[in-house]
Amino acid sequence: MDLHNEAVKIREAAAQAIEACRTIEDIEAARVKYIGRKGELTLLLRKLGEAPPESRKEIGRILNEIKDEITERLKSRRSEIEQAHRSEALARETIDVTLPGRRPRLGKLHPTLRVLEEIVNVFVGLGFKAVEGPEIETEYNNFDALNFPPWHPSRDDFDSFYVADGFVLRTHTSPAQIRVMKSQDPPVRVVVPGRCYRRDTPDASHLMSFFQIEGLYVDHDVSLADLKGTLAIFAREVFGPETKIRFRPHYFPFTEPSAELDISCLVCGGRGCRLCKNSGWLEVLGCGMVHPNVFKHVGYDHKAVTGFAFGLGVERIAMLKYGIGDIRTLYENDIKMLSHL
Ligand code: 2NL
Repeated sequence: MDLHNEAVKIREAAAQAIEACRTIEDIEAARVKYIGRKGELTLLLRKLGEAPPESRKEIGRILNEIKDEITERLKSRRSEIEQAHRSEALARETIDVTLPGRRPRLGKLHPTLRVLEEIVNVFVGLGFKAVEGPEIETEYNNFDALNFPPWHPSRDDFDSFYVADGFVLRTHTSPAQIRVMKSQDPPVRVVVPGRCYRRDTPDASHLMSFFQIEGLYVDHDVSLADLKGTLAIFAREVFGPETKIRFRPHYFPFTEPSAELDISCLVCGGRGCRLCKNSGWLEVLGCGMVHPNVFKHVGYDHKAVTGFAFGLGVERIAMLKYGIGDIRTLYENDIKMLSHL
């Protein structure tokens, strides 16, 4: 078979093979097969010397034309494939900007913290300063300075967590106020939120850890009227403008006189219902006039200054406000606590 015939066959075969290419790798393989260093057409070109001299020039011209043609076909098929890849990628990566977005799940404050901040802010608005203290306290700051007698039952190992000799996990935030009074002269007007610990067996209204907010106001001539007025504002701000209040006599070692503050029932408004056990009232906090012995312990002149103090359980108030019947629900780590408000 002469070179010319072979070249024409290679030309047809290459044209078909290139047309059949689907990938850039196919194109490269076809290039190697036909016009590569050992390609079919390259080998023919090398044989040109064997052709009769009179037709060598003509055949050479034809072979080179065919090589140019194959090169051109490879090039145009390659750009077809590249273009196809590009359109495919464009179609695949198209973003439908009209699709509705996915809303991120926004967290909310836990009810306990929400109520804590709300209450602290009410007192900050009345001129109280928010301060904090350590959770591990001296037995002295937690009990002695607050006029607890040595035999008081809450000092018992079975009622408080002792962490070392003379140190206890605070059972209330009062010791933080003791620290404030020891560190500065009156006037003192502070509100102290924080975690407290008592050795209780968990039930619907008790946990061994809970949050408390206490407030303390000490100055010349602070009276029971100041206590009543301040707590009346607190009750209206936190429970609503229609809320009625009453004070019931009580006993605390660290205040004298002492009282508990009740608010009119949030559910029935005072007519009587299941929540208020038909009394019409809900107990919200304890309060009183600071006991002179407390002033003596912190080095204040108990004849010159007076003060009022109060303490409330944050979870208890959150339960009342949000109708939560069991304090343990607040600590079950259920996501509903962060999304239902
Ligand atoms: C309650 C009662 C109360 C206080 C806390 C207090 C603090 C100092 C001096 C005097 Cl430094 N009193 N705090 C006073 C009365 C009641 O808490 O049942 N809380 C849940």
